[in-house]
Amino acid sequence: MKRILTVQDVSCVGKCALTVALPVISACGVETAVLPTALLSTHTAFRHVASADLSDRFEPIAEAWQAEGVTFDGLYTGYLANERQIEAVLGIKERFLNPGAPFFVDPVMADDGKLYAGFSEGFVGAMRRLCAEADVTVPNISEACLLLGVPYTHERLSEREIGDMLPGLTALGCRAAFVTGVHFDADRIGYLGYEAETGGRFAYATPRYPVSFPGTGDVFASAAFGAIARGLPIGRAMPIAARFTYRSIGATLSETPHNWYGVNFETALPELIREIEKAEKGGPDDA
Ligand code: PXL
Repeated sequence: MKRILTVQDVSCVGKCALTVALPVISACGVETAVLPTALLSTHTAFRHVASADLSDRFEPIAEAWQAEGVTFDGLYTGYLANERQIEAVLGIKERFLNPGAPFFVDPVMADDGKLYAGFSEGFVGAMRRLCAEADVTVPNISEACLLLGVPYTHERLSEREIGDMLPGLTALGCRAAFVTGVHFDADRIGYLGYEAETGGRFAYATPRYPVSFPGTGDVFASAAFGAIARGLPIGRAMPIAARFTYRSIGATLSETPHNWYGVNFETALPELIREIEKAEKGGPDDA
């Protein structure tokens, strides 16, 4: 069985980061090792948050792994707490990631044009360096603007405008970039992607619910990485992850009253696995 490492926070309540990545990637049939970046009582959309930064634990953990001869068949980073952690992740990649294994970076740092609390321009610069090493990066529109150093104007950039940004993102150094949260029209939301080596373009959308929930970026990224770690090419993995996210939101809304703090991805896991297995057998995409 493949063993991957994911580096993100533990938000004890609230369904995001590791409490999404662990169950989703494990359900994909991939052993999921974790390096927690911070421990929070809930994610930051709650009003009362008790948090502890775990940066100081990185090096002792890495040294113990090194002594044990641990290696990983994939690396996926999400919410990192500070620049120091970004630099540490670059070292962890060098020390523990098996040659040729996928490195997937979700540059979690902003939404609606605003950097998350506690992040600075220095953090953005460090995130650029992390993305430069990635095989795949999946910024939302706010994060794509920050990575490119262009002003954020609004969320509803056209397909043409986002398509024009993609080669700039891969020019940072990553092999492929997918911008998420793209409004294709009033009723559809999805992603646009670009692979530098082949010049291949990707576009995919699902119907859009008129609500947004915290953690959906993590649901998408975790499923995409789970499918990639299983060996699917990005062109097959990404649409499966988009449908998983869409179904997770649908499952949340079909419950009354429904959560405001996260999506019911648990209900959508069986269909995710069915789709991955079907793709592995060479079946057509369900789009
Ligand atoms: O979903 C990204 C994320 C991860 N971790 C924490 C967050 C967020 C988004 O707000 O607050 C702690």
